[in-house]
Amino acid sequence: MKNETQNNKKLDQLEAHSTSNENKKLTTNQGIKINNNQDSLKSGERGPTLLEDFILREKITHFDHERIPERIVHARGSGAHGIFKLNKSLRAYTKAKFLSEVGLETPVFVRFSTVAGSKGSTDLARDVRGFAIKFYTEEGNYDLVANNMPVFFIQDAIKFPDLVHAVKPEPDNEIPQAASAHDTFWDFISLMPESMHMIMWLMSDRAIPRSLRMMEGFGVHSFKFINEEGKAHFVKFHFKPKLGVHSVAWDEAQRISGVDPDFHKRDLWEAIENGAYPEWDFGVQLIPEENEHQFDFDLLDPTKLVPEEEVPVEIIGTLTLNKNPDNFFAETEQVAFHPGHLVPGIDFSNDPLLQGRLFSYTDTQLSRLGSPNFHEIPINRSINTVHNNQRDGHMRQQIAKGKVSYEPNSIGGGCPFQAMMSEGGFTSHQERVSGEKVRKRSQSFVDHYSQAKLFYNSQSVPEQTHLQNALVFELSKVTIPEIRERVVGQLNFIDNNLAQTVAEKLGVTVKKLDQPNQSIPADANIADLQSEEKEPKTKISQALSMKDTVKDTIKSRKIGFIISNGADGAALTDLKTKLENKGAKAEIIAPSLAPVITIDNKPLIPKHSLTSTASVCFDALYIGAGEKSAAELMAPENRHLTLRFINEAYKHCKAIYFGSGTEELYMSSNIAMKKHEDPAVIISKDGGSDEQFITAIAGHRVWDLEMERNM
Ligand code: HDE
Repeated sequence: MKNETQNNKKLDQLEAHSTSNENKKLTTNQGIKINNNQDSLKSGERGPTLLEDFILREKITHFDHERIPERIVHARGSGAHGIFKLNKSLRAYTKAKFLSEVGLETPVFVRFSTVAGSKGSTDLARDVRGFAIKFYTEEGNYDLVANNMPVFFIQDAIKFPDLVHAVKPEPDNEIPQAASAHDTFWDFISLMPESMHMIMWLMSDRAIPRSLRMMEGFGVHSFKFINEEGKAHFVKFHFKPKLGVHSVAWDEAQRISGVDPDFHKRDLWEAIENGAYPEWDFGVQLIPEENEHQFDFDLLDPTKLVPEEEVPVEIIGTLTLNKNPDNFFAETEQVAFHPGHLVPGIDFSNDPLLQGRLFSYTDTQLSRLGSPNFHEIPINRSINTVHNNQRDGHMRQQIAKGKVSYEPNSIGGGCPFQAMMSEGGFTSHQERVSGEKVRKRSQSFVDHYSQAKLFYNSQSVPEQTHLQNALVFELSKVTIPEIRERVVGQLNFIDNNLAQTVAEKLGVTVKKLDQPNQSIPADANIADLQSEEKEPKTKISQALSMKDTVKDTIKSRKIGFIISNGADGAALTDLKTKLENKGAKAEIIAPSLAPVITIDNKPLIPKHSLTSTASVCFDALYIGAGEKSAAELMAPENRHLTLRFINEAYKHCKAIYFGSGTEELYMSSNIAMKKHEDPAVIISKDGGSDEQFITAIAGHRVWDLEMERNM
């Protein structure tokens, strides 16, 4: 085990459940050594198989039952182990120990996911990403079941099945997979004004991250911190990636889905294997309970965020992922999260979406994992020992000794005892609650557009353009014109220019909507969902744009070196060393996988051939120096493939570096037509340097030049 994973009590616990087949004999599940695993038991060499072949029966039976139901949402996931280290105590706000003792390291398991697609779908679907964290604290498991977007589609849990049914493949033909671009989703959205803020996020580039390591995480709901004195603060949770928040282009995302549907999974796995451990700052927004009503929205409304300009995010610790799972099924698939897994010092708010989630997560594990004993699956076990009178059920692992399985008891000496608060016993926050029993939405939730405006107005011009294009793409797949029109009508409540731009490309007109359009019976006892025409208090929030994200590191970026025989090996090695010293990875791409012989006669082994990968799998390209190499890349059999690499990378706004002697390649590419300054096209002959290339890679993409690059 690597150093970074030592002193991790959860990994030690898992180790006790791990097995290795090294130097072992093959056995049945009953431990009987197997002599022949090639042939079943037959009556004569060519005769029928015998029922008594218990070895065959056991093997096939087990195989027949190897699958469990995939998650109804968030089916496709990638997991990793890590550590949360507290750098700043929150003792004044919460009695949770893992948030109080500075320097304390808490083991975690994190599972990232897409939402709509099946387990076998693609990573680069336009979608929300799950960001679920299980903190194995000394006081028991705490789960923060978060997303990479800070708001949600709906305000009340009762709408969740409708939302999910609408976005999942349509029930008659099971089309489309892992996509929201279809009639039923947009039909639902067009009738749900409360979704419009989330739709802005979903149509933004946040929905197509470059990497799981380059996305933010948000707890979404307001939760509560409770301190030793019983005082409550509302809290919003944030994870900010140290590498910055970066995305790919939509055209690129679609191509990645074909070239490498496991792009995010592989990226996370490789980064951890290479020791480039993903890291996030963990931060909180704290709001004293008495300030609950100081905002121009309701803190309990999950379609609203708290602008960082109004309540700054305090960074309190670091989340680091430093170990890949040993077994995908045992860990990533069987891990069971639940927003109701709390430790003392953290509590729920009355957010009606959160309240519904508290029921759903245990319930779903029962059908997914098949038993109320899912907490005994190694990945789900608390590192604090479990003692209670719950017994039996399918697949029980623990052997509870003694006669007593009830409380109070005298036979068992009264054990296990209830814990006093001073001993860490959990008590719910004593909030005063009273009210009539009503099926009703609070009037304070009836503002559906102001934060959608805030988000849209906070985007840079390229980000707004991407968002418009995403809407056009999605709505172009909608076959029912009335739905398109209704969505455009909703957009018009956010920004007239946005609505007009989208409408024009869809060939519809912007009509004023009589919203809401929710088929609500006239006598339904709910608040009028007509949203007020309201301007947000905060007009622009820098934190909502990715424009000014971290752009000073190339750590873990993947650079493709396109070369052929005759490449300048010295220049190549020099650049490779510089890049790798800064934490990037350089991989050689050549016409074939045969060794490339450099100008100084040294063999280099390519990792990829021009046909086995594509530019979309790399952050930047270096077209290796050397006239002979360039000439080979321009030979009829390679020319088209080489130029496709260059032109695509250019179109996707990436850094491209032309080594000396590659002028003809440059002139044959689309870049030769550029008529503007472009800091991310570096040409050695014109004095371009390795350092310029490194700066351009760190900048991620020249989104500002996208229009020029695609002219
Ligand atoms: Fe979930 N959600 N959700 N959700 N959710 C599930 O639980 C549900 C919501 C989130 O990697 C399910 O174990 C309801 C918001 C993540 O295993 C299920 C409602 C947020 C994951 C479920 C919501 C999330 C889930 C499916 C509305 C962001 C993946 C499998 C009331 C804060 C966890 C499972 C993992 C998974 C229900 C809304 C995040 C069915 C009813 C809001 C990251 O229980």
